[in-house]
Amino acid sequence: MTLYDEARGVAFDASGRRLDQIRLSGISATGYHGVFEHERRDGQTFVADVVVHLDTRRAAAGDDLEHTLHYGELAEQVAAVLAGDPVDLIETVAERIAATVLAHGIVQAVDVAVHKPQAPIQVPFGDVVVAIHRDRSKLPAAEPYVARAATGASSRPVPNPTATFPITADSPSTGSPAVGPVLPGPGPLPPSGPMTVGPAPSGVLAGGLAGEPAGEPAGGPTGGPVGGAVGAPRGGFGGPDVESPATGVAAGTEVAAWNAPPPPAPLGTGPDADDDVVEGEVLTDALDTPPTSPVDVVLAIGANIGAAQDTLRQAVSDLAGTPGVEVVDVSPLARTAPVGGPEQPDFLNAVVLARTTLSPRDLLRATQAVEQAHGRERHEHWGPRTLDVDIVVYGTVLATSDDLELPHPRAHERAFVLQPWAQVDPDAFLPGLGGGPVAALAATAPDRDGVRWLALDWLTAAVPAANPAPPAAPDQAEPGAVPPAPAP
Ligand code: PH2
Ligand code: MG
Ligand code: MG
Repeated sequence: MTLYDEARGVAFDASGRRLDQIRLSGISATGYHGVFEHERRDGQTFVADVVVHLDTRRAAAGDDLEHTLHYGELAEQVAAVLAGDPVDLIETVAERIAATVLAHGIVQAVDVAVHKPQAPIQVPFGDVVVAIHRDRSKLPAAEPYVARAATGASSRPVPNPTATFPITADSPSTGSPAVGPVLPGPGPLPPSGPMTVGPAPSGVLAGGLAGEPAGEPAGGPTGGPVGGAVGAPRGGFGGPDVESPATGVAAGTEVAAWNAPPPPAPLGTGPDADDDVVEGEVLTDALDTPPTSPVDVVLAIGANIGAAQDTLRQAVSDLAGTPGVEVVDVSPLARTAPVGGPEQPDFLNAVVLARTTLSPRDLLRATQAVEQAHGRERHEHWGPRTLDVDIVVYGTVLATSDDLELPHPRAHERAFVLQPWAQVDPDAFLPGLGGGPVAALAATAPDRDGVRWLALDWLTAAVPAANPAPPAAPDQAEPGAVPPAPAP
């Protein structure tokens, strides 16, 4: 969660550090928004001001545009929303701009003001403005703008039809309330032009590039110090996981402070809190650094194809058998309605508490190996799978890189993870943006009603198949099947 001091228009990251800003004001375009027919017909001038809250240190340190937001592209995207699909309300226009800006993974929060200086108001007036602030915990109630394919499909010209940028395929179910106008689906996007913006939406941005000074002890309740390294870019990733928040587009690498972040500074003390950049610090790839002492991790496992319960049991024992991974506890098994993706069978989900001496990336490889061992093929985004093993948290590490995001960017809003987790660790706390007490998050997660039951003894007893197989011959029927129990 970012903190926001509204009076001063200043936002703070999850570690209480004041965020930097890119401000763009007076972006204007002719748009066709409004409730009156003449507004839709004739159009008028709309003006937007945007303040982007982000951490610009990494871009500055490397003098590298890759690690910030290109203000020229930003301006074009904002203008494209102003000139884009007509809606009734400037509230909707503002929301759409906010969603569009937050679709860049590097952005932590955004302020948007939309002005309509020629609004049909029948008394003398200077301007009318809708101003909003959105971040990753108060998500925009609209989808990001997606440029139509350059087929002339758009009813109005957009300033730069090649200024496309990715939208997550999963965005309809990422938890942003679907109260906003539903923009046309992305459809076939035109090939990326030079103005195409790289980073795709990614949930959580780390608590700052610079971490604690190297060697300073970590104070996290769940994670030990991990070599004292701090985040840095990592080059040469393989293809992104189909489930990664990026949809085939490399997201920017943002790696957070390794160690437990300091508690958020109270508002008002924040402005100086970002002066803690360690001079001359060596940037190394923290995600590849093994911890100096074992780190508590939480893994989520799920399956909805085949003998899901057997697969999950096997996955637990595979994880337990992985060198450098010690399984500490396993949650009850939940039967859950699928969230997102195509129509598919219910899942069985559970959470594994473990302790590891592996680096985050080695742990990721280990989880992928377990998936592979169960014939996991990566086809469809959020589609059915024989086995999914996700790293939910690695100690208190906050990190965003092309191949791994910590905590898992959607964990805070997934009851199929949060409920089993809260069962096995009632006091668990999810760090990072959108985080909080797991039990509380579980109680309010949008898919909470989809958690159908929890089986306590699933490692030893059979539970009814989440995905009932065709009727088996009597001698093959699963013994000891238990009836569904209500979710607590
Ligand atoms: N995993 C997904 C997408 N949707 N829904 C449920 N209920 N359980 C899952 O594990 C799950 C899902 C992508 O990994
Ligand atoms: Mg996964
Ligand atoms: Mg998953």
